[in-house]
Amino acid sequence: MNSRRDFLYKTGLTALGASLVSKVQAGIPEAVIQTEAATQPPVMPSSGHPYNPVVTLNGWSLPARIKNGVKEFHLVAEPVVREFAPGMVAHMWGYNGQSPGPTIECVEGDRIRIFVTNKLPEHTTVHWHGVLLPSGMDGVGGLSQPHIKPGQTYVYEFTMKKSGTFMYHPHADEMVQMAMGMMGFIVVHPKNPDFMKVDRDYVFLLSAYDIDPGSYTPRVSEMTEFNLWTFNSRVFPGLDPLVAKTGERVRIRVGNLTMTNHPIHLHGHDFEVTCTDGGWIPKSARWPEVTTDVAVGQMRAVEFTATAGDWAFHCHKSHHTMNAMGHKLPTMIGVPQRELTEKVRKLIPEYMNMGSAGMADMGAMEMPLPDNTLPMMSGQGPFGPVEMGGMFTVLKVRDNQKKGDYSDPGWYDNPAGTVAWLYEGEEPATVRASPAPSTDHDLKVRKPTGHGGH
Ligand SMILES: [Cu+2]
Repeated sequence: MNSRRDFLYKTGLTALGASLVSKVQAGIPEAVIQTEAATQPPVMPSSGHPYNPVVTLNGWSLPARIKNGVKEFHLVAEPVVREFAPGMVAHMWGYNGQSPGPTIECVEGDRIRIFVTNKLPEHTTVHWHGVLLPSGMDGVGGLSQPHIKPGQTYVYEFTMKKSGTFMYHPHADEMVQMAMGMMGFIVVHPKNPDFMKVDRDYVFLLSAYDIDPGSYTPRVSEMTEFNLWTFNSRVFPGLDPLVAKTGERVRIRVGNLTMTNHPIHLHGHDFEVTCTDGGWIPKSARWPEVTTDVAVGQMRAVEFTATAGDWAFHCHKSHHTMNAMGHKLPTMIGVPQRELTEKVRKLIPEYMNMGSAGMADMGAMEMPLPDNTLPMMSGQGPFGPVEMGGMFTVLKVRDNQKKGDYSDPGWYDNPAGTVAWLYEGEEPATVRASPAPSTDHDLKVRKPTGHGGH
């Protein structure tokens, strides 16, 4: 459990003198900044209505302060540096030190006031995707409000009418600002803590970027050809595992702010979609799935009962579980490349031929990479290279994981006799199916002659 005090301590804000804090308390709440890309423990509500907080995968929740019964938050739109995985950082725009921005958590019925300070070089706004609110609070620049100019702070204030899962993002120079990483999650907990109760509640956003190997800033004019497919602006093997105890009820809320759909797939379990950004789905309207497609601008929350093991959890588009290197490689399966490689190496010493027999070798290769990029497929598992990247992580379920413990339990210790094994006996002779009996008959073609029959 992490109290607000612990949180402030962790982020180094106790350095603020008491007098400064009290002065700040009078006006805008202090803007809490997060500098780490690791998953932060849930922020337990220190005051107000009780709720079971969410855990943002490789992210964090923004602490609130309560002033005269209103829950106040301070978002700062600003340039940030985000580590996608060890070995690669991106220069992005985000909120409060990170992209995506912090998760905003509150309770159904809460009056909330969000101060938004713009420290970007251009104007912005914040749209509260899915939240039912007055038209003038909807954050569409030019339509519902003037743009927030650099250096200005705007205040949004509304009442959270219903519980559920929503998102926030700019509605100003949207293509650029979202391509630069500006987005975040909003979770409104039910007023009744027993409604839709789960033991663990994970959230993250799907986002995509185009960052050339060796460069740092996303190409903001890209519309379709993205090369980094992320869970919360993080890619495998930089993503933390999702952790649970055997038998626990787990919810994962996934919001899609990329420009394409993502079929999100979980191994070893079946789940039900229990919530969309439009609200909770009644029990009678749910069906079992192992993959749910999260379309552009949608949120899907899935729920399941955790089964012990290490289970892959990923986007089912296979090029979305790859990192930047190698997206534009020609297919070389079956092509002998040795002579060609020798010739090219005379010109480009670091040239590598890839994939005469497929690309699986890429997972094990230690090849020199350009600065600031990641291997196309990487990560080491207990049995060898995992050969993944991008939108891939592992759900780790353990019998002895403690309630509320989100630390990585290491690799699963499979019970004896439950791991696929190598067959070392004799190979049987190949038996070919006998060919279909040939019948010597004429092929008669009847040409259509009209529509007389119907
Ligand atoms: Cu995908």
